[in-house]
Amino acid sequence: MLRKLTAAGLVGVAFIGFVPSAEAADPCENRFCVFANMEGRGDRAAIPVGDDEWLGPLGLRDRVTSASNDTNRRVCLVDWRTFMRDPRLCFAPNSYHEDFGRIDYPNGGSWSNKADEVEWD
Ligand SMILES: [Ca+2]
Ligand SMILES: [Ca+2]
Repeated sequence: MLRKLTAAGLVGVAFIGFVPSAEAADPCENRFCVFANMEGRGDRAAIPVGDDEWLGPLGLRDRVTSASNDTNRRVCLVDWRTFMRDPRLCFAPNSYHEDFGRIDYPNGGSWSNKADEVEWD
């Protein structure tokens, strides 16, 4: 739904209640934002386009529960697993998900509190 909105409309309308509206500037504008809690709440990291980041140094490894991709690039969250395929949760340009607890993880459970790294396509 977000991809049909202009950038201005997206901040003014679609993110009400998702990103704190009291902030003068939206730190997630033109960034991929990951959040510790549902609906864009809790600890946050705002990652610039093309910047692959480990979530550990950002204090968010195995903690991310929602995310918003306010960019024109596809971006993925990766859960690294030793000697197994690394599951990926990818976001289309200008998309978000408010609760990873509702996204099934391969072989059971959900994507909440799983991701270890951000990788841009
Ligand atoms: Ca979490
Ligand atoms: Ca993990």
